[in-house]
Amino acid sequence: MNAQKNTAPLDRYRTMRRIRSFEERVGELFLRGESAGSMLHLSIGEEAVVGVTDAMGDGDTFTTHHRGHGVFLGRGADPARMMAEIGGKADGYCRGKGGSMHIASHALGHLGANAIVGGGIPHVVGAGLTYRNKGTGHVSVAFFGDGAMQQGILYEAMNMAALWRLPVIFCCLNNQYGMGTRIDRAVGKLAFGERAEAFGLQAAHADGTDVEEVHDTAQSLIADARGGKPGFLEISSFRFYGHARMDKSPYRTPEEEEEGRKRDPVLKARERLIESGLGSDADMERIDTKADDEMDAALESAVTASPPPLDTMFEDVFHPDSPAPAPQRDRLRAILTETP
Ligand SMILES: Cc1ncc(C[n+]2csc(CCOP(=O)(O)OP(=O)(O)O)c2C)c(N)n1
Ligand SMILES: [Mg+2]
Repeated sequence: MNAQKNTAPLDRYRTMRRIRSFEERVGELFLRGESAGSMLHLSIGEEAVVGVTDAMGDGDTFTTHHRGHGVFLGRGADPARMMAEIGGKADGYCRGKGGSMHIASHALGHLGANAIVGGGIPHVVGAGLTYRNKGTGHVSVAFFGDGAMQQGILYEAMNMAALWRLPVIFCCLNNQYGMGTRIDRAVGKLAFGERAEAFGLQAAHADGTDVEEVHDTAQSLIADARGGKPGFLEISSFRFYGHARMDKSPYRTPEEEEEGRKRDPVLKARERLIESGLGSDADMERIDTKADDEMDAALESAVTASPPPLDTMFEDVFHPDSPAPAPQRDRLRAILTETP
């Protein structure tokens, strides 16, 4: 029992450190011109979400917003396959056709990232309804940003979850910004939890610099959700960098960024582990080096991997019973039959 308690914080540190390292390298993939999409959103500063992903169980499902790499890694994603996906390569989770903002894996319970703000929220209500009706005991968690708190779909979903007592958690990753707009310029009332309570949900807040606080809070909410008491969890953090990889945050002062980056969940977890004697400096160095090596390898394998063959362009994109639209299909046929 004790051994389990002692290793879990170290495991969470390891996962957070792997996320940090992944995000740094995927940012490099983008700058090297090797990423398939035109946008890339890094979750650096938001790694304490591992407190939630660690509190979820086998078979539980989730959806993410456009900044969901950390969540997926927290649920056991293979970083090489993620990097390949973001690089548009055939080895990726969606054969390179989803990219960062539409990555999914049913095997790992990832019901899909979604580029539409709030777009992934209703899916967990559908999943939760299935779990309740079939009595599977599973939970589905929607991860989204503070921007989605202003989307109507969230409130339709909250109402249904509360009304039908679904095993669902709404998890708001409040990083203080929606693109270039600071939250206090976008929201009249910042007490998000009170909104959730108004719909009949159980609400909680956790400090996003403290992965153990996030974990304890999430564990209790998820246990209640499994019993038919859906919940809302807000995790406060600071978005360390721009909205997307190319955004240099001209709307923030250097002082604000410097202060904000002091709210570092990875550093805080590291210091705590050392202070409490759960790991030595050397242990931490080993974890850090291993994470960096793993992500260096993921980056290089994504760069050298092959893209999907051109003639599979429409596979996995359109339902087999509804063929690709004629103009695109004919253009592809012309390209494939062209002799150079
Ligand atoms: C419905 C909709 N409106 C606007 C956009 C453009 N957009 C993309 S990300 C974003 C900000 C989202 O902020 P937040 O939800 O806080 O997530 P964060 O980027 O901070 O993680 C906006 C407005 C969109 N993708 N979808
Ligand atoms: Mg935000």
